[in-house]
Amino acid sequence: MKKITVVGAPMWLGQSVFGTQLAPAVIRSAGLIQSLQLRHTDVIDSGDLEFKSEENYCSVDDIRCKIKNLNPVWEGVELLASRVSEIVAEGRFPLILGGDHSIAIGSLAGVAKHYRNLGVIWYDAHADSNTMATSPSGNVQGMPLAASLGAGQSELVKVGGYRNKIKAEHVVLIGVRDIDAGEQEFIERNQIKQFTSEDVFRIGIHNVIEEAVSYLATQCDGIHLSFDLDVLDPSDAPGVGTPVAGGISLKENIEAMNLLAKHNIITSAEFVEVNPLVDRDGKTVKAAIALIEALLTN
Ligand code: 4U7
Ligand code: MN
Ligand code: MN
Ligand code: MN
Repeated sequence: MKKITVVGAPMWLGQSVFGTQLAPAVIRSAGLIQSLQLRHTDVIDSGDLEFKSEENYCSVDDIRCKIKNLNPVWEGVELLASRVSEIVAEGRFPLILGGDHSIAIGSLAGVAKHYRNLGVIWYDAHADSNTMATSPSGNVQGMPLAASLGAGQSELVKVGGYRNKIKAEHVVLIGVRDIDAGEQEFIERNQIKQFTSEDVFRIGIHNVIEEAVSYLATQCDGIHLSFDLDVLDPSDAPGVGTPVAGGISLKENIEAMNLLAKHNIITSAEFVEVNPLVDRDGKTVKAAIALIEALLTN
């Protein structure tokens, strides 16, 4: 049994496709909280954080405008960091519902304060390791891993009042298949462990998870799961802003979540990038719920 606090982070300004801010409400209305309450006796829904919704409120000649919506994204992730830190301090498991993936900057800032060596499983088609210097888009959704490792724009790096939330040797990427040149260089320089979607097809999801767990378990005192729904094949998760063909099936991902649950090593989690406005038949919303249920089953 876990004591779970659900918090919604309705952010969309970390990218350009309107709609990810609606995901927490839609995921709740599809029954997430009731389903968690069937599995755990102590589930609190702490509602959604209030984020600003104006795009780009900084002057165009401001250097920081190179990063899209830097100010509102930064303010939002600071708010999330504080809330998540409180939840962990209360001895509860934070389940964070995004929002685009920029919110991971806040989640990690809030969680990592409470651990000496926080591990991270970054489940994503992308590596999210861009900085302002390497980003092809200017979207913060493509920068959260780099920022949490201490690289990039100082506002994003210093969220929560401290730098370097995690160490590169405590990160595992799973399902990656669309990495920018600058990101590839960053991953190699920092020797970040990665299992591409090809690796998953080659050795199987079961082995990937077992390897990731044994890589992290001995070194880390907690593990945060950052799950971007675009890791799934678009046929199973069409409702994401940046779909990439050749992804991992929902069935295999559920198996992965079941395995993580069995090892009982995940201490916080976020599910991000669901966009109900581009979803089909609620497929992606339902996939997110099924994955959360599998992860949070005893
Ligand atoms: B997501 C991209 F250029 N790398 O930085 C970028 F391909 O959180 C995509 O994983 C980032 O969905 C995708 O904009 C970010 C692009
Ligand atoms: Mn991502
Ligand atoms: Mn992604
Ligand atoms: Mn995406």
